[in-house]
Amino acid sequence: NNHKSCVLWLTGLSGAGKSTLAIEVERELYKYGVRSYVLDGDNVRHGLNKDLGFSPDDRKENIRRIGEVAKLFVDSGLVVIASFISPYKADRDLVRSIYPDGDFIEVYVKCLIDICEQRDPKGLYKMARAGKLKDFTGISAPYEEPIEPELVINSANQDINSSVEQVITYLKQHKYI
Ligand code: GGZ
Repeated sequence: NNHKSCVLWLTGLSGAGKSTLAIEVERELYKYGVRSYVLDGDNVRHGLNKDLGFSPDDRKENIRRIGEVAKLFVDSGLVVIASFISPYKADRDLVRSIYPDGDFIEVYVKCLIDICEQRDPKGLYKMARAGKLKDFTGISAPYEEPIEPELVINSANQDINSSVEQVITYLKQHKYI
């Protein structure tokens, strides 16, 4: 289909709703005949990046490799949806810098940590609070908010359909699809 390939880079806390949004945006793009691919912890941290943990250096390398892989997929014509906490601004900016202008779309999936912690689908916040999980983002490791993201999705204040709609509207308005 007639689209401009790009990477939608979803950043935000654990439990903010990045993965759900990624999957639902992929589903919606499919309806438009746009081929996309979701990169997330499940398909990257168990394979390509299984040598990496959650120290600042490991996260930096995690994000760098993902940025490079996503770029290959973008070159192949896909819309890539990358769903990673990517807590460090410098790491996200480094990824942005390897893309031509406009190909990197930073999407801040914004959600108060209290709400992420209430959701706690995997019990990770609980473990982090108990000191059983070190370097946990938002508890014992930082999350640096994006300063000028292309899009902010307030996932706690609206339903998933509205969030998907917000992303699709952005892509239409900027002539990606
Ligand atoms: C943050 C962690 C940690 C620590 C395991 N800190 O909500 P999840 O479970 O399913 O997604 C989180 C995922 C984060 O991996 P990323 O590759 O996105 O992180 S980063 O971009 O910062 O490199 C979480 C789980 O892994 N997880 N330990 N200490 N999240």
